[in-house]
Amino acid sequence: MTTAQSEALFHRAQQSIPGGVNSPVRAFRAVGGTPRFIARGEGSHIFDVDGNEYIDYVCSWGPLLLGHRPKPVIDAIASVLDLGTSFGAPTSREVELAELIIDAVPSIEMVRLVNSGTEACMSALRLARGVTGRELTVKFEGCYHGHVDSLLVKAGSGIATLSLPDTAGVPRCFSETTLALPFNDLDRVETAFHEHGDRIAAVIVEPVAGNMGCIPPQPGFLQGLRRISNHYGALLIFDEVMTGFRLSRGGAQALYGVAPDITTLGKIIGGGLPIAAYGGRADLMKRLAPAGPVYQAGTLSGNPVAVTAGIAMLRYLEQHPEVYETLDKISAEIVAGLPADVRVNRAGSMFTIFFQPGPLADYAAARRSDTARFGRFFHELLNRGVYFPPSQFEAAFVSTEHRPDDVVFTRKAIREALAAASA
Ligand code: KE4
Repeated sequence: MTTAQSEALFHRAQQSIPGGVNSPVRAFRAVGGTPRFIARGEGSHIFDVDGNEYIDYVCSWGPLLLGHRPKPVIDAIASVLDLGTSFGAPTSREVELAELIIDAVPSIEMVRLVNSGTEACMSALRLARGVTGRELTVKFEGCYHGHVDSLLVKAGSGIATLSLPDTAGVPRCFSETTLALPFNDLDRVETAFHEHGDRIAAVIVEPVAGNMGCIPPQPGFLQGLRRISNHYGALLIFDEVMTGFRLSRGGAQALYGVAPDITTLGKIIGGGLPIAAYGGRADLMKRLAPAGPVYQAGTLSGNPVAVTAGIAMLRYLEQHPEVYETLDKISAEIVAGLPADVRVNRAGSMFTIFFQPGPLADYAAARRSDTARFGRFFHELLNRGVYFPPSQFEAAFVSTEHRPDDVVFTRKAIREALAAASA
């Protein structure tokens, strides 16, 4: 497999773009080697600039539930290109997408469209603070909600202490508005609320974590967050940027039967174009400008071309509810029967193969994985034409376009790569 073109492009890119990429995980730093520069995608496959073909399990980090270039989305985009690309004024299609989201996610009565998951999470937190008049946030270690200043934190040393910055550039006064707790640990949530309850505006959580690898909630965890938030008058925010419309049309909240106050969405709702959203109870959302005092804005929010892609995506899912059973079967087949020295965590069409025997229910446990062996595994797979996420702490995604021959090919490659990585 030659990677000469990717290597040359990566060298060139590093002269003009920090790290040569527009998002750090793409640089392969966690696994080493040269990131593949992708020329095109088709169905479940991507093709790099050297002509190498891969079965794609990154799927643009989640948006491509229907694979690359799904006909309904591509046709919809093509049909609007001669109408204009952006107006900075309301359009009927934004209303249509809002109504599709509200129809699919029962806890959402009103929704605001934005351009990224980061923006959705940042804005949801500001709304929660504005509505409650409180300043603190509870988040969970290993959960990622975009590069929101106050959420790029690591847990403080004490059992309920305020957090420390986890990146350069975030002032202590920002990180100290956040409590970072272990995922799946309700006792720690109770303690934090016992200490700070009247100052906590919101709890924000990935209802099924995907950003420390895939880690589902343990029984009762989400229900406990709902109970505790209610008791102390804090808002519960489900960050469903990854799980929304992936785990079901109603997201993880529909599967687990827990209704948050605010939900953030992204990825799939844009059909591969930059659309995200946050929504919730109407009484909360009406506190947003221009209806209310909490300001949030965006030049390209509800962009008509991106919204058109999102409408096509959500309409397809509305008309084909069977896709979720199909997706579940595909991902189950791919990871069935792996050896006991690796641990598979799976939730529907997202999964992670952890390089440890497990079980694992939080970030501290996930970090005990053998990341060096994961790196070798990743490259053994890549050299066999299977493109997994380039980090142990990410989730792999399947699409409706991952066909039976992709599954057979991938299962064989995984077994060979596991053996080679163990040598
Ligand atoms: P964006 O700002 O990247 O659109 O969304 C941030 C975000 C928020 N919430 C959740 C649950 C997310 O998974 C994300 C972004 N996910 C990562 C993948 N782990 C995006 C990949 C990247 O950063 O390049």
